[in-house]
Amino acid sequence: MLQSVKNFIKKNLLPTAKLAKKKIDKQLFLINGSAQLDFEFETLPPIDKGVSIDEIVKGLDIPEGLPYNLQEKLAFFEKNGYVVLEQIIKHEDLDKVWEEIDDVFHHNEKYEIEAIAHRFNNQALTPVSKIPKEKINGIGSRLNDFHECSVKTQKLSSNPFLRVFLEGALEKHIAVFQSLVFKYSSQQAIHQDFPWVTSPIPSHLAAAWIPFEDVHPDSGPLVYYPGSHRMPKFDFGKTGILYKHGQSLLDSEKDFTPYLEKTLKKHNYNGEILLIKKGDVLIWHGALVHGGTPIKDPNKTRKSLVVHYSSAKGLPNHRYAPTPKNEFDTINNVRFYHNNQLPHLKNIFK
Ligand SMILES: O=C(O)CCC(=O)C(=O)O
Ligand SMILES: [Fe+2]
Repeated sequence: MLQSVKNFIKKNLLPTAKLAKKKIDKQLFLINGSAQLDFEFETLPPIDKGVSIDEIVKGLDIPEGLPYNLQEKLAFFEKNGYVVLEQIIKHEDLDKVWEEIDDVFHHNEKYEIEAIAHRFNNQALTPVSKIPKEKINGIGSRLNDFHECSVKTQKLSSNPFLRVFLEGALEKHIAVFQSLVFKYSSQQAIHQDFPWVTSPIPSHLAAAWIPFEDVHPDSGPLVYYPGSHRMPKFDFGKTGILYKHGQSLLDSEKDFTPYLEKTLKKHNYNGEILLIKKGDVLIWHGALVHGGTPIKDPNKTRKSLVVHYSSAKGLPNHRYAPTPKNEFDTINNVRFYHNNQLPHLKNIFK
């Protein structure tokens, strides 16, 4: 009798259970039994697919003098969706880049570099020469894709100690998607980047937050929610987990932010405030919830560069107006696509 029950289970139930498990793994990507991602499983970076970290690291070119334990940092990132790489950038490299940025802010009349300034030109990208001085230098302004103008910024954002980590987090051969320079906190509501920063492989996305100065607690530091890269994603309606202007049925401010707040609470994800030092870099997963906290002291700057990366496979061309052959420069093994729309701004700072 017992044997026949066992046979019945083996013949009829086990195959179904195996099938069901396989299906869930592929569609929901359960890892450690609880976490859930809903990018297409096949497209996930190896680390998010559950490939072992030793295996991932084996395939990478480790730069000499790497000042941190790559395996440990990748394991932390896999679990928490962020990591801080301490003192990987020389202060003088940061100072040289900020010198260029400072010239743009203070002599904006000389430059065609594009920026968004608070309550100016309907928040549209505008050449800095056309933005009033107090607006471009004020809270709420940001320079877009400054790296395209500045070789030093390309070198900074392809720093080998940063590059090797990003390759472990995405895959070997990475490409810069876009960059933003902030002088003050963005004070941006909490969000995830992947619905907006989209490439043909949306799961291939990570960002580096690179401060030019020690972060002061009153400057409106970044807030991020460890582990939130695995929480259930928001459905924008019609366009799924990605936001498409004019097509998505639901709205970022009205629907997405409240959804994140509610879901973070429900799953007990608590925010941490980023108080890192000049020379450190924070890396976040494309699905980690983060935002800019309110500025407590308006005299406190929070000078930083945010760079979004994809893999070379995930981002096969510049996101704006691809060039006919999708030309790119490779700097420190990182791909920088040529911009067909603003070619006159390429490397104006050598
Ligand atoms: O630095 C900040 O305040 C937020 C930046 C950010 O969220 C982003 O660039 O994706
Ligand atoms: Fe963001």
